[in-house]
Amino acid sequence: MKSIFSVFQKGLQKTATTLSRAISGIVSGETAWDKSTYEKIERSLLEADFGAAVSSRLVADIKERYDLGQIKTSEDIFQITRNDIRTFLSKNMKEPKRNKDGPTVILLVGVNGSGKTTTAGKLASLWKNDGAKVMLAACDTYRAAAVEQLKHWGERTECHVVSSVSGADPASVAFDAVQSAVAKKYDYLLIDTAGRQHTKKGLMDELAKMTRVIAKVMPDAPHETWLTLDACTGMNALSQAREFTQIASVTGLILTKLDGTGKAGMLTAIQQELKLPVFFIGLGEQPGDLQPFDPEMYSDALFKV
Ligand SMILES: Nc1nc2c(ncn2[C@@H]2O[C@H](COP(=O)(O)OP(=O)(O)O)[C@@H](O)[C@H]2O)c(=O)[nH]1
Ligand SMILES: [Mg+2]
Repeated sequence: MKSIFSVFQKGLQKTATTLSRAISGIVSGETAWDKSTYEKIERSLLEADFGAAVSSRLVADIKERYDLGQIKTSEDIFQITRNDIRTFLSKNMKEPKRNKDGPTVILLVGVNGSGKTTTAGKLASLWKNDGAKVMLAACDTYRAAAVEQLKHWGERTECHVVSSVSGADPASVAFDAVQSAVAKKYDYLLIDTAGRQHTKKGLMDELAKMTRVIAKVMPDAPHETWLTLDACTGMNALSQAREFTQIASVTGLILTKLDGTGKAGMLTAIQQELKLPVFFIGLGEQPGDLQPFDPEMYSDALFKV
């Protein structure tokens, strides 16, 4: 069986290779490090989308240790960066909420194409493999293809999918699903939603209605509202995240498609900005490529020595 670390390594390979080439290139050409060395290191970190605040803090740490005579190679830089990032990300870690008295209801929100449906399917697969009873609800009722896509994941993972006809009210599908998940004693209910509406207000109203209707069946649900963000959109993901945190009460993030980008540092930048926990990350197309986020594996995979 593949180790989980190898999934992180493979998924983050693009960014790891870019960083490793850039930073060893900079350091190997220098006899002594000076202002321009640090500027170049900072630029490489910015290019991997670690963001201005994190990048400048990392470089300050590197400079301080160089001045103290503690470091002199690119491996040393990697070691420092890896530890700093791990420490920083670990501070914002949290366990997803679990409902002890019935199904844990999770609402997945995010723009079209950010990976909601795929993530719902992969989470179902992950939890099903752990022995949990998982139900899926197809509440992106605007596109028939979206319902079909979720049904396909349902077949693949052998999880029940609650759906209705195309064009049905998403809140009524959610209502039926919560009732059924409670009655049939499911462990998890994952609710897939639509990413786009004619207006931001339309989406806001729809999500608010869905939440209201869900709470009629289970007053403390949804227990979690997770925002999926496509890592390949780089820093645009940050502005999307800001918009969504205004629309819905987002309790955590899922960063998808980290395998498709050389800018996987964006995870760190987003966490620095939003202070929301990253619960899962998407590192590829296979079900096993969605993994619980682990700061140590993430930083080890990005800065391997
Ligand atoms: N490589 C890769 N592709 C992904 C990942 N997550 C989602 N995708 C792909 O992104 C596309 C859009 O995903 P989808 O779940 O339909 O997005 P939705 O519109 O938010 O429901 C699909 O082709 C997925 O296979 C990931 O972690 N890695
Ligand atoms: Mg979808």
